[in-house]
Amino acid sequence: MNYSQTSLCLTLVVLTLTASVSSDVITARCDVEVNSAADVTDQVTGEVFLQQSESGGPTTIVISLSGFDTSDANVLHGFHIHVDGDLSNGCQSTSGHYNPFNVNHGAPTSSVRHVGDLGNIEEDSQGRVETFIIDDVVSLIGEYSVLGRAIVVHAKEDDLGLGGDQGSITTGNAGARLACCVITEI
Ligand SMILES: [Cu+2]
Ligand SMILES: [Zn+2]
Repeated sequence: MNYSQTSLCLTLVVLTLTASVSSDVITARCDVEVNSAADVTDQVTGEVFLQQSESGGPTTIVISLSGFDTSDANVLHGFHIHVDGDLSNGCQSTSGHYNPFNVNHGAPTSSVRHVGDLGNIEEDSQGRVETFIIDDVVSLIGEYSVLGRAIVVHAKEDDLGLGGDQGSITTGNAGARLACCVITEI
């Protein structure tokens, strides 16, 4: 195993250990598949695991993807939770960013953001992403749970709401939908 695979495994072990000592922990997975409704050169597939130990607490999101096209200039890729866990028309049927409070799009660290705004992920020289996010807004518990919603990986960099146009404050101008999945409790 290389370094990133080792660190991912360690993260998964930590998640599993956390799950075994806390009774109300919720874990979910999302099996990422290529957008069947768009003509994309990036053939992105993989897994995303999500885990939250308590209501109001952070959610850990472990991302393991491959198949990004390393021959294009797009290294950063917008990564969001969209409203609908509906892949009947590929990633096109997942609606927009999950935004239950009807505010503008932003960075994950911004006080103004969609619940689904998780910023960007960065592909490596092999076209892979092995990383994790710890987010204080995304939840697997309660009224604003993201269970049953979709994760979408985009072709371009999310400008995090700083682009100065209408697209920036709605989608981050992250471009086409490369791949997606439905967040499913396990
Ligand atoms: Cu998106
Ligand atoms: Zn957004």
